[in-house]
Amino acid sequence: MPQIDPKRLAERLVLSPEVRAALADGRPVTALESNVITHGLAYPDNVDTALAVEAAVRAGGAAPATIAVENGHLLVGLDRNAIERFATEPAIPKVSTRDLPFALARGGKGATTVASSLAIAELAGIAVFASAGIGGVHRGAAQSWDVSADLIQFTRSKVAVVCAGAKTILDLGLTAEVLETQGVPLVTYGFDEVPAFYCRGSGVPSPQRLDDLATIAQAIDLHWSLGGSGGVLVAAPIPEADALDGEAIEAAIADAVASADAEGVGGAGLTKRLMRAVDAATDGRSSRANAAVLIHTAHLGGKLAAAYAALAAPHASTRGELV
Ligand code: PSU
Ligand code: MN
Repeated sequence: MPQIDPKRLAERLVLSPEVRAALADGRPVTALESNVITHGLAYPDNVDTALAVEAAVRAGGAAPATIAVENGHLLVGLDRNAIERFATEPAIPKVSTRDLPFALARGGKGATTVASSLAIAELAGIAVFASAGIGGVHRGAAQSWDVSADLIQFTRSKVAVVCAGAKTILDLGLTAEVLETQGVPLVTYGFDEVPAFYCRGSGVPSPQRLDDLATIAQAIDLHWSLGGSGGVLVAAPIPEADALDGEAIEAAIADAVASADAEGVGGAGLTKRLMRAVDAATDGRSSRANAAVLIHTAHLGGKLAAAYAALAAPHASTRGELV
């Protein structure tokens, strides 16, 4: 195995001043993905939402670190101009973990998914990440084998992931099964079911419910102290006022899945295709719910990072030697 040269990696990592100062002082930081800006929401909602998400992280008590790739660098923390650049430039490629080395070597921009953002957050020494809807097992995966690399990355990166469950377009029961098989610790915050992104409940019972963030932070730290690999998933539902009704949206999702299947759309573009189709079928209601749940989850992500940093000697204090 080649040795990792910390200097060479440090040259690639570009931390925003806010993130650098917070990490240096041991203050809480919450990492965020950028693919939702480039592929998840349309302009100008993507800019407004990305800025509102960062504000929500700050209101929760942490520094936001939106992650992206640009010109051979791993950006950790985007300023307003950078968010605008990513939100407006057309055809920025989606970069999951398999794509990361090529995106860096090639140069140019790349929008990181949950999976690749986690890998980069870990390198930077960030313990908490937030995104509304994680990837998961696609409907029809028994034939397509389409399982998001997000799920595999949870077994690799020691970063806690705050979310509102997996995207509703996925097979949420199978997603829970894969998480169980992979031994990914999953806790729901104040809710008895695994949440369903822009809907409240999935009908899948939560394997573990806790109602206070201090205990969740302690459990995350214990997972790592005990030598546990990978992350911990912390899932909380979208607020009731913003939630879509599961039954009402089911027909739109089923139609979207059927038409993508009929046209042979699969692979990395499938998630975006399904999300856009559901949005068109709901007159934009699903995008508005997506934005609302992103902001809600980011606020919780900020609060969890603060609760984690408040632990006596969090495991993450030994991280980040590279930067
Ligand atoms: N499309 C969206 N919103 C998103 C994503 C795609 O409308 O957030 C991204 C997220 O970054 C997530 C990824 O990590 O999709 C999962 O894609 P896949 O199923 O191809 O792994
Ligand atoms: Mn896939």
